[in-house]
Formats: sequence, structure tokens, C-alpha cells
Amino acid sequence: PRQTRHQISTLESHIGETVLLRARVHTSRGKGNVVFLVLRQRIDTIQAVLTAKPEKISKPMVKWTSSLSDESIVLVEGVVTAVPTPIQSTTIHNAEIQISKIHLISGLSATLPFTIDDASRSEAELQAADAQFNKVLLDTRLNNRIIDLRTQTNQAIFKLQAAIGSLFRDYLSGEGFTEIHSPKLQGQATESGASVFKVSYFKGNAYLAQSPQLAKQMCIASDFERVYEIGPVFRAEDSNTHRHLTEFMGLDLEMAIEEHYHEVMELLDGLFKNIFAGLKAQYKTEIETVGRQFPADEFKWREETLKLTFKEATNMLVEDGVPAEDLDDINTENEKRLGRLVKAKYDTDYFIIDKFPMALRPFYTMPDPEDPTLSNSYDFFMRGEEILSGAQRVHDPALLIENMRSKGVNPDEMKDYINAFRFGCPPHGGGGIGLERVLMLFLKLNNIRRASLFPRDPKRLEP
Ligand code: ATP
Ligand code: AMO
Repeated sequence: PRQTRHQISTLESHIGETVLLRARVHTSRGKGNVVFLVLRQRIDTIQAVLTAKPEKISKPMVKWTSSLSDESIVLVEGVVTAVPTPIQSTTIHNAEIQISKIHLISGLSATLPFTIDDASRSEAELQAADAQFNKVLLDTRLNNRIIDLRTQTNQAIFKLQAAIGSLFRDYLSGEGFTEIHSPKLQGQATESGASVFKVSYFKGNAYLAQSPQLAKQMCIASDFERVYEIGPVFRAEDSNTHRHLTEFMGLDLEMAIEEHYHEVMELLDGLFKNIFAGLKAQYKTEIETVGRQFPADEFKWREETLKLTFKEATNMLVEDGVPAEDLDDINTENEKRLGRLVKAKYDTDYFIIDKFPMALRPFYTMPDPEDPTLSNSYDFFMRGEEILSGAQRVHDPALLIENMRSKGVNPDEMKDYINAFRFGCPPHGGGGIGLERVLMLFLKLNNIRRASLFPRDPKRLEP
């Protein structure tokens, strides 16, 4: 019969009992006839002791145990005893296992590049000039990601990543949206031709989808009314920055509009506030865990979200001394500067910029009917960095073709997409969110690679 394996997290309620559990050797310390092991299951740890005893536990057994490599997986049987001086911690458990039997389940056949403790040091510890330990830099972590991911911080980061996806899905499902799955192999670019990956496709070529833009709009033409997708987005941008990946997870949505594109903007705003509040309410422990390694001021938003027009935003920058001629677009540096100005004036880390100049937006964007140099489009920001782009779309095929021509996109290569609007299509709009950016900025991780399991950038395709 199968014996039940115990969980470290519940052992405090099994004092006096014999338990059987599988765990990793987090650390081990041999001292003559005794070995002290710290055993770990995910983020939970407990101390276990093996003491040489005549007839029962031999000295070679103790020696063998003390030679186990950190990160080995063992099966342990023993009696749980109380500890005299309990520690305040949610993950270090206040009991001790007196080991009677120990078996190796899976050992190491390579040397550990760094320990979990090394990888768990805070940024401040890493920067300390007199640091005496192994400093694990980001590249080393990413090269050995399966070990790096075992830290409490990473376990928490990816729980939070999953939480953002669930909160996104649950909110939209509650708002009457249908989840879709659009193809990632495309016959043409879905955004600008400059940033598309071309792959060989039998006797010809295909392109990796740079967004579900065309498909999600076509679903509106097919009467789905409200759709969303969580799926990979590919960008052939040679951008070696803290916030660009070549493959990221896109959270996209598209919806029919009744009267005004601000219906979409309001829905997106409600969605974000729900995500922020959900994270804060349900994932306090994870946020605190990450905060110990990556200290961050608490993410702040307002009940009434700050909405600036592009003009108002650039005016704030001009008043702060940025030359007006540098503000045809808001570059990364000015974006961050604006974030700081907004934070100082309005005490928020989250805001919206509406009404971008048409010249800055893609061909599918609806021009502002009152001033066609502007557009019905918006970007959302967290801590002064863009996390969402969206707009009302052009649903009139003639205007769409005109927009394409003026932006250097060949309408002949997008016939199916244009045709989708020839059979009647409601006015509609939507937006696209970068999941890793939201996670990075909420937690202030400072590098998008930390928010991606196995990040892909211009210099990294492995592991
Ligand atoms: P989008 O999501 O709309 O692409 P983005 O934030 O990725 O938004 P981009 O237009 O790709 O925006 O680039 C925005 C900014 O990123 C640019 O203004 C530029 O400052 C910066 N950037 C892009 N590539 C690089 C690079 N290789 N090195 C430094 N900065 C870059
Ligand atoms: P856009 O190109 O602005 O818009 O992308 C939407 C959001 O995706 C994220 N993002 C990225 N994240 C990581 N690495 C990248 N290289 C990267 N590029 C973009 C950002 C950005 O705000 N079709 C439109 C969306 C729409 O209008 O619905 C689009 O793709 O968070």
C-alpha cells in the first residue's frame, strides 16, 4: 500500500508522530556523529537531524548523509519533535525531524553553479562592497534558470504572474467576453513589417504573429462582440533594454462600441484596478516575499484614474524644461520623467494618456473625427512605463485602405483583413497588454527578464 507523504508546511501539528516525506536537501552541516539537514519543499523548510546510535544508525550512514549535495532529493522517515525556541516565519517551520531512515531519490550529477541562498540575496546585499559570498548576476541566473527558479522570490513572482492571468480572465469573463485562440503563424505581418520574424513554411515563408490584432478585430466582424486572448507575441526588435523581449505574453482584448471609444478605455481601466486590488488582497505574502529581495515602494493607484491627453502630458514635460521640439513623441526617458512628475503631483503610479497624434499610431487606429491629426487611442502606464496600447479601430474599408497607404502598408497583402469589414462590422476598439511588463512594474523588478520564466531577447534563445 502507498504510504502518505507528509508536507513540511503542516509538520508542526504532527509533534510526536513518525512521518515520511520527500524533500530537497537545502543545506547540510555534519558535526562528528551528527548531521543537521535543512529540508525544503518548494518554499517551506524544516531542520532534520541524524544522530549515530549503536545498533540503529551507523557512523558510515551519518557520514554518507553529510556528504549529500545541496539540492539532492531525499526520502526521509523520522519522528517530529518540538523546538525549544520558535522562530517567527511563515516558511521556516518550528519543528525538527529526528531521522530514522533516509534514502536518496535523486542526486546531482553536476556541480551546482550557485546555491539557493546565494540566489536569494537582496539587491542591497549584492551591492555591499564587502560582500563575502558568491554574487549571482542576472546572466548566470538565466543560464541556470531551473535552479534560480527554486528561490522563494521566483516561486512568488510566478505565482503572481499566474494570478494576473487569472484576474484578467475572470474579470473579462464576468464582463461577457469570450476567450479566443488566434493563429501565431501568419501569411503577413500583423503590425509593422519592420519587427516581424520570418520563418520558412514548406516551399514558402510564414510570419510569427506580432499581436492578435487582425484576428481579434475579425472576430468582432464575426459577431463575437467581446473577445480576449492570452497568447505569445513575437517581435523581431533588436532592443536590448530592460523592458523588451522578442517573445512576450500578450493579454489582448477587443470589443464592440455602443457610442464612444471611452467605453473601451473605461473597461480597461476597471480591469487594471481589479488586477491591482486582487493582487494586493489575495497575494500579500507573495508581494512581501518578492519585496525582501527587490525592495519597492508600494504600488499606488487612485480610485478615480488620472487621464491626461497627449497634449496635457507633453505640456507637463515642457513646463518641466523638456524642449517642445523633442516631444513629437514621448521617448522612454521622457516617459519616465512624466511618471515622476505625475507621481509627485497626483500621487499615483498608474495613469492613462489619451488622444495620441495619428502619426504615432498604427494603420488600424481611428483618427479623431474632430481633429484627424489626432486619434482615438490611448496608452496606459505603470511607474512611468507603457504597459498597454489601444484604440478605436477603423471599421470602414475605404478609410482603412487610405490609412494603410499613408503609413506605407500594402493593402494588397491584407485583403482578407480588409474584406472582413466589407460585410458590415460594428464600431469597435481594444487594447494589448504586456504581461511581463505589468508584473515587472507592479513589483519593481527593474528588468523584464525577471518576469519571464525563460526569457527570449535578441541575445538569448536558451534555455
Ligand atoms: P510598443 O510596446 O508600442 O512597442 P515600446 O515601449 O516597446 O512600445 P518602442 O516604440 O518599441 O516602444 O520603443 C520605445 C522606446 O524604447 C524608444 O523610444 C527607445 O527609447 C527605446 N528603445 C527601443 N529600442 C531600444 C534599444 N535598442 N536601445 C535603447 N532603447 C531602445
Ligand atoms: P503594442 O505594440 O504597443 O500594441 O504592444 C502592446 C503592449 O505589449 C507590450 N510590449 C512588449 N513587452 C515586452 N517586450 C516587447 N518587445 C514589447 N512590445 C510591446 C507593452 C505594450 O504596451 N495591437 C496593439 C494593441 C492594440 O491596439 O490592441 C499592439 O500590439 O506592454
